[in-house]
Amino acid sequence: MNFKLSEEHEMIRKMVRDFAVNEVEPTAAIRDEEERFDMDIFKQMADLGLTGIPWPEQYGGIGSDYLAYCIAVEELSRVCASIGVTLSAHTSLAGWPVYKFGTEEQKQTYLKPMAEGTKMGAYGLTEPGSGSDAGAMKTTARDDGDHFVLNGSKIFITNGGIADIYIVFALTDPNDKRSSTAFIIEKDFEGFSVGKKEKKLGIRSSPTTEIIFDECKVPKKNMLGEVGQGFKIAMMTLDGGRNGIAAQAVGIAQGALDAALAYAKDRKQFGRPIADNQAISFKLADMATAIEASRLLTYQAAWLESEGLPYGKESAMSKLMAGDTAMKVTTEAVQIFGGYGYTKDYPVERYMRDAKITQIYEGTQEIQRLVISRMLTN
Ligand code: COS
Repeated sequence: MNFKLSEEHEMIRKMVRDFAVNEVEPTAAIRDEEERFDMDIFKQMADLGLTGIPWPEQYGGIGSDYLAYCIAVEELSRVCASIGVTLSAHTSLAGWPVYKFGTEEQKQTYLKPMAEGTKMGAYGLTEPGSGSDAGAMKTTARDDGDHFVLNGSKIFITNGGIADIYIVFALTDPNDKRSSTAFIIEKDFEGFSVGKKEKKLGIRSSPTTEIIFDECKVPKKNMLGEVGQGFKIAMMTLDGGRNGIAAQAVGIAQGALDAALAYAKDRKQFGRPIADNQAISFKLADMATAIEASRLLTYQAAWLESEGLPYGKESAMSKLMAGDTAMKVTTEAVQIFGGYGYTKDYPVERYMRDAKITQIYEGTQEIQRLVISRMLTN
């Protein structure tokens, strides 16, 4: 066993950290306040190769692995969880299914521009009546000669409205949930539109929208995988996606700890830094320990995937652990800052708001427990 990161991983961490601190952090608070996504940041990420970290060079990527990708999501989320999830949804949820299930033509047409960052990707599974019960989807895809015609809507779409390519799931037989099929949708397809943009507690500079299919014409060559394979593609995609969210949660928690640590060493009460009080220093110790455990689980799941080994259970575990850690650590960080932590003069209230979603999206913590327990008992 070797816990030391490779030179390549260290190099990617340093590059992303420099970029995050210099280009992302300075505007993180104002973008959060204004609920504004900045496409220039995504373009800069593309220039650095971050939009295609795990994909081979022939598909526009940099030919690295899932661990390097998780490190990038972690470092971005350490300063701005919104930019972290932009990359996570783009890579794990949109790029991955095309890489795994796409034809060569689909990879060239869709994965390559996504990897190069000239196009952004998104994923649509959730519907108003189908959240944790992902199999209860109602969106339909009617066979119409050389096209499918999609009708329905998907909600809570990360990168909604800013993405060019959407991986979505629909039933080819409305009465048979086993007919769920995956499709690659371009934003300009007839009958596709972007609906309501959500106003959210956290990750406010990452747009979350509804997407609507109204007699949306999708060429047959845009079906991803086989008819009826959609649910499995959706579930397998989430297996890796969850690890991206774990990386985001680790980054949020680390950002909050860094801020709390600096503050606790600087802030004096009763004539000494508050970090000299055991009540504070033990909090810091617990925060650092939980983050380290979460990071190890996250890196392990990413390593397993990179090695081609099973990783679904470990990925669910990493999100469960890291999501709870992010919530706990950010709440403690606000506590350490006291009244100042409750204001927007410091970043910890943003970290706390951003952390909450990591316990909800890409499967709630309750769904992670369901996935893990089924794998233990089956
Ligand atoms: N990989 C491959 N196949 C999988 C799979 C996975 N991770 N998970 C399930 N499947 C397969 C099963 O093997 C089963 O196949 P067969 O019918 O051939 O036996 C099929 O899919 C149905 O599986 P299952 O019976 O477990 O489905 P359930 O309806 O019980 O749902 C959960 C399973 C709850 C795990 C699923 O609905 C889920 O993950 N829900 C959360 C959705 C989510 O994360 N949403 C967030 C969206 S992104 S913001």
